[in-house]
Amino acid sequence: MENNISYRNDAGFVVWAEFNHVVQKNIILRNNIAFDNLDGGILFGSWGYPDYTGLLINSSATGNTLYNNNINGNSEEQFYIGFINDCVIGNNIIYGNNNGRTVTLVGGGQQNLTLNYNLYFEPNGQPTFQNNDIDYIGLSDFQSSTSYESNGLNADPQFVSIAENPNLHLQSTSPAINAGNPDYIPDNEEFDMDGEDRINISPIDCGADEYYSVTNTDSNFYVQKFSIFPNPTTGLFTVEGNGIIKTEIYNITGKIIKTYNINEVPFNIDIREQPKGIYFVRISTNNEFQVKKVILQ
Ligand SMILES: [Ca+2]
Ligand SMILES: [Ca+2]
Repeated sequence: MENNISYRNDAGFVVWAEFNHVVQKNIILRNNIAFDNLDGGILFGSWGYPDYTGLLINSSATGNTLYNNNINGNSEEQFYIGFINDCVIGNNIIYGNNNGRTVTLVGGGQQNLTLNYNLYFEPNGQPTFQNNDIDYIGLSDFQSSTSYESNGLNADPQFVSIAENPNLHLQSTSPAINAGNPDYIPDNEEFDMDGEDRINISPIDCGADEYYSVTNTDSNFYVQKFSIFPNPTTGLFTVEGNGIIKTEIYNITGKIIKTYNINEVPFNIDIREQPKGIYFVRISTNNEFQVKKVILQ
């Protein structure tokens, strides 16, 4: 799961091993944004392996930005870490709101967890942690009492705006810039929240935004700026929006089947010759992109 935005839902992102005795593996959760959700921003693992739930193994949560989740206080924390083996949680920004804890590590749940290089912030006080049912107030208390977060940070990540409809890009002075794990190597197909290369200046930045001085950080990235109609389609459809310079059509396996370098809008796309099914339309402007799903029937 990557490059998603979850807001005003229950939980932001849930990577969960639901069924007792069942092991889930190889899940990657990266470069996502969760804000203003009612429940926690990320729930990762499960709560009662083996008898009540399953186990999550060989999985990771990296480069995600969490801001102001658990707004109803339904959850006990912003980030829930349950029963997991051989997992990596790093390079994330976890910005709370003092509703409950910042992070909970469920007692006895983690084996071989790498929890490091995350940036924590609570606007009215220190981040709080629970590990093995012991509470820690402040990152330094957590660092000195556990094996986790030796390179973690407690600092305001300096988002561009935290007003209503926040802009969760980093400002140029953000301590999240170059604060991630220096050994992190992005996949070829991995991008930050703007579709930019995941590493600008090494190391990687914490959170879903890699900072670039030339990015238009005014962009209200999660607003749906482009429309496609009709959808579902019989093969002819229209793309509309401002500032479009490129539109690419991908099939379900991720292969590009058509590219349009067209800047007059609206314009028409024709995939009538393609087999019926699901397609993805990636619409780019100079500084951002959105991907939309189209059903060809
Ligand atoms: Ca960087
Ligand atoms: Ca960026």
